[in-house]
Amino acid sequence: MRLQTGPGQGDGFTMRLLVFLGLLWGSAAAPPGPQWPEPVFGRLVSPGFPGEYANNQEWRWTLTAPPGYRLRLYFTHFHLELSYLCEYDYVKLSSGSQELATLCGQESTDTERAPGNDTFYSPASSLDVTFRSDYSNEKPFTGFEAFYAAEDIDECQVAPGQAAPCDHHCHNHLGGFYCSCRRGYVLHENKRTCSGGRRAPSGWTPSRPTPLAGTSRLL
Ligand SMILES: [Ca+2]
Ligand SMILES: [Ca+2]
Repeated sequence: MRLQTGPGQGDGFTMRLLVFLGLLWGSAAAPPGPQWPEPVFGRLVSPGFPGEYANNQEWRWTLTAPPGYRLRLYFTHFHLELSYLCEYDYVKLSSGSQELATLCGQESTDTERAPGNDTFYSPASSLDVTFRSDYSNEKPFTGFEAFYAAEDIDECQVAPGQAAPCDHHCHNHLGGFYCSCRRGYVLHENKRTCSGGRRAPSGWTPSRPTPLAGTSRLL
């Protein structure tokens, strides 16, 4: 079909077409709103749980949280063979090359650690859980049950002696944090330090703080 347009109508038609296409493109390209990460949580159990675990087992779970989040894990059941320094059977928690804990037995001793009521946190956004059993057990052991979930890292909470992430004010949010400055100061391009100290020049209006990408650290 050929479109017939009279004098002066072509521009109007083209304009309406462009507006229509622009709306179409705009609706397709517009962000659908805040993107919340999928919840990360779950349950881990030793093979055969709640029954006894078999010999010669090696299981490994790699848990991953979204950027700016860490993993929290705790045990609701723990019953492994006890051996010196947990050499025989164990649950090992690690994050990359960093070893967080090696657990065995049922209760902690001078040389071995059992989880008890402890809650474990990954220093970054990944946590590896390894279960291993050796070739024998002197009696049945029922293994472990653990629950994990990703939780936001509160970057504004720093341990005593650690440098604060922001010069003036730190604002934590899910997946990251941002900094702001006291009245009269301006946030530096690095989004962390504040400069100035005099009254803000006339016409200057504080810009909306830009959220910083989540940075993980061991709290
Ligand atoms: Ca064993
Ligand atoms: Ca945060």
